[in-house]
Order: sequence, then C-alpha cells, then structure tokens
Amino acid sequence: MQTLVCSPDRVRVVSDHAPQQIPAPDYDLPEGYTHVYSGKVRDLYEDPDGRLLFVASDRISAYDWVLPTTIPDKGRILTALTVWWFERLGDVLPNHLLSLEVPAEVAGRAMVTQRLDMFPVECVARGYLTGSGLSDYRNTGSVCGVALPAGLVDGSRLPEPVFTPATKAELGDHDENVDFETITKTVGLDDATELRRLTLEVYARAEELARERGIIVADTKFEFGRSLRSGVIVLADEVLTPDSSRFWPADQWSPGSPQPSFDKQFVRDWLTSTDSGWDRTSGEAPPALPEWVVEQTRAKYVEAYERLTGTAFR
Ligand code: PZK
Repeated sequence: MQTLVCSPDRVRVVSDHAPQQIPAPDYDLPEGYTHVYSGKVRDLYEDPDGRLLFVASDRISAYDWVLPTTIPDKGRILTALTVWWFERLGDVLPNHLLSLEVPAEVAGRAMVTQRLDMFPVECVARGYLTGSGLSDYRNTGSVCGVALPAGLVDGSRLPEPVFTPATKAELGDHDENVDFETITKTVGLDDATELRRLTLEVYARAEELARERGIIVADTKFEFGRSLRSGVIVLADEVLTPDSSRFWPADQWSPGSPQPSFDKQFVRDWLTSTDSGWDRTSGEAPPALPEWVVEQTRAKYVEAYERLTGTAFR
C-alpha cells in the first residue's frame, strides 16, 4: 500500500506504508512529567522544573518501520555514546545536556536537557556517498548544490566532507535535501554559515577518531538550537550514534555496492530473508525479531560503544 499526496500537478509518494503509530513507551514516568513528543525511537518530556527529559528508548527501526521487538540496552548504549561525544566536543561548542539525574524508570537512557529554540534544519555532514546523497549525485552530479567529481560510486569517500542540510518532513515522510541557499532563507545567512561550519567541524573530528577505531562514520545528522538565555548555538539531540549516523565496519569498506551497516545488518538481512516471511513491499508491518537477531544486534551496539570509547559497557 502507498500513501499518496495528490494535487493537480504533482503526485508524490510519501512512504510505502501509511504512517505507523509509534508504540507507547515501555515505561512510566513519575507524576509531573508531561509527554511532549515521540519519534520512532526516542521520547521527549517536560520535567517538573520545565526542563526537557530526552529519553532514548530500546526501540529499533528498519525499512522505515519501528519493529515490534526492542533491543535490550540500546537506549542506554546510545545515551552513553552521546554523553561521551558531548564531553569530547565541548571545546567546539556547548551542548544541551544539563544532568543525568533522571527518574529510575529511565536511568541511564535519559538526559535532562536545556530547552532551546531549535533551528528547523537537519544539519547533515557526509564524508562518504550513499543513500539520498548518492541518489541526488546520480541525478544531478551534485548533492545539496555541492558539485562532486565524476565517477563516484556507492560508498565512495568524498574528496572532502560536504554539508547537506535537509528540511524536516511530515511524520512518515522523508526529510528533503536542500541547498545552502534554501537554509539561508530559513535561518539567515549568518546562522546558516555558522551551522555549516559547526556541522563540518564536529563531523571531521568524529570521523577521524572513529576511523582510527575501525568505524567509518559515513554521514551524520545534527540538530542545533539557540540558547534562550545567551543566544549561543548549542548542540542538541543525540549525537554520533548509529541512529543518527551511518556507521560502517572499516575493515569491510568496499565502495561500489551498498556497505553493511555496523548495527542493523543482522536485522536487515533477517527481515529480507525468506525466514522472516515478510515482504517489505507488501505494506504489512514487519514481524518480531528472533532472539538470536536481537542478541547479535545488541552485541553490535555494545561493540560500537566499546570500540569508540575504549571502555567496557556496563
Ligand atoms: C527538540 N526534538 C527532536 C527529540 C523526539 C524528538 N534541547 C531541545 N530543546 C527544544 N527542543 C528540542 C530539544 C532537543 N533535543 C528535539 N524536538 C524538539 C526529538 C527527542 C525525542 F521525539
């Protein structure tokens, strides 16, 4: 089944399936916390002091679906990774983390964060070509208005990382890649220039460090906001996790065909195998994952954390 948005002159495929209801969180918070928003894999609350509580759930998505199975510890691993990156990036810019003292129900997988005035731009840096960047390149030779050399293939390392902003789509739709000029019209030239600089600076640092530790960060998405107090630009959301980035095992990097995903390859391989009984073009929701896929996937999140940080998880 496809959901179509129709107007007289345009017909656009929004997604291959109707927007999925996000599963209710698998935890309860104490009184005084109010739910603000849930995405596929994370939940946002306002706490009793008017600050935000950012919760990384154990939910996992694949092929645009939230799967009916959770991955134990995924939220804790991604939160720990985000906090570790925030510590390493503090000399580039401030971040929204205020405290890790959170309700016991979400201990380890939530952050108390500063409420920001968010920029309505997904700030993406790409050091390697794949996904929507590859599609745009094949169609136009450019990505988000940045011309690239001829002859690049799926997985190619780019001559230098590029800033490829996107605008947020409606629920169920994909973000739309836009050029730099488009975001200057949304946020102004000065802020657009600064968001590009920060995005590329943070990516360059992270990509180099991760590559030394066996993980290619092919691309990554940042969200920035402005401090309501000081007006400075602040790094928000979760950062440089497998959910906000494409992580590839460096020792298997081989441009010219799709690269295996560091974290989700077992999930994708099983879902698309005959064993799952699922047809991803059917519009049907995917089935529950078998225990072995859950365990191997959990092990990949732990491995990403341990390789990057050099410390044992737990
Ligand atoms: C904010 N999101 C995305 C995050 C979701 C959705 N520090 C902040 N201040 C104000 N707003 C946000 C943030 C942050 N981070 C982030 N939407 C608003 C988001 C978590 C779960 F469902």
